[in-house]
Amino acid sequence: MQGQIVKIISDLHFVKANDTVYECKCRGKFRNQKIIPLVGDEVLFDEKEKWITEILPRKNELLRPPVANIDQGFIITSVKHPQFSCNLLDKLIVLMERSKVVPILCLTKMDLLSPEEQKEIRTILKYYHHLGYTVLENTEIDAIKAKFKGKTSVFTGQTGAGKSTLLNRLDPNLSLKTGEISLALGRGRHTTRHVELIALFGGKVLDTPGFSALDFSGYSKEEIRDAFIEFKKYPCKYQDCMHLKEDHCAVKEALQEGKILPSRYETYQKLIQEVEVSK
Ligand SMILES: Nc1nc2c(ncn2[C@@H]2O[C@H](COP(=O)(O)OP(=O)(O)OP(=O)(O)O)[C@@H](O)[C@H]2O)c(=O)[nH]1
Ligand SMILES: [Mg+2]
Ligand SMILES: [Zn+2]
Repeated sequence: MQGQIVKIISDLHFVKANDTVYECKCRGKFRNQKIIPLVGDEVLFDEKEKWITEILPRKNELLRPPVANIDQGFIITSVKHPQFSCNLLDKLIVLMERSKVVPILCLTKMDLLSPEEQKEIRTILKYYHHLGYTVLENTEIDAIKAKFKGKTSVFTGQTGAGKSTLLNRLDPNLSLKTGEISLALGRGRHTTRHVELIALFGGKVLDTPGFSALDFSGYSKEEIRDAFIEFKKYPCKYQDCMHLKEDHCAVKEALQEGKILPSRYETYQKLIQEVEVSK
């Protein structure tokens, strides 16, 4: 039988097929082959023995959060509690771009800011909008719902950013557990503990736990560079320019001229350093 993994809790894999969920275990053979089943995986399984026998080829995968076969990723970005961070936003975009997952930027907690602060954040986000990314706020319920149809979406972002809250707002029947942010951060705890795939508005969505650290050590420098999509707009003298120490670099010129958001370039430099240190 073929089905899709909708949740994994330790060695129990919840596989959904024809609206029934089967609690399956995995054969040792995957472990030996170093293939770890992910939520979102299409699998073949033996419904009597409750064994997963095969993981079908993946369209793509993300490692943080660990999910497979994803079309788009809602980057749930809180503007306060936890604090807004361009650096974190850029890192999440890099993760998505590398895995060919379409990023959708979604701001939360704008209600906690003064009108001036709101304006400041919206101005920053205009830059991302001009790059071609969809930018939404968690109050734009209809626009968010419209994005779901026919797509598998993952919700990702810091603990306490409001991922589960937004999903509950989209469909109150979900009743996902949400957390008090001060408590969550104080105890270093995540309210959502497991990745879970849910059918919603003609599509599928994955709620995921927040994270405390992101790891880019497995990336090549070129992968990081190519994830900053605006760099491609500026033709450099050297075709394989890394836009760091090279002379006559069109990207660095664009930065000087204010055409590239400085915080984007700073994140880029930091990520390259991270990768170099890990090599
Ligand atoms: N003021 C305000 N509070 C919000 C908003 N969205 C979420 N919250 C609050 O933020 C807290 C954390 O929300 P959650 O939905 O649990 O956050 P999460 O991203 O799912 O967190 P994890 O599951 O731990 O990764 C809750 O107390 C929510 O009520 C918002 O737009 N405005
Ligand atoms: Mg949650
Ligand atoms: Zn360059």
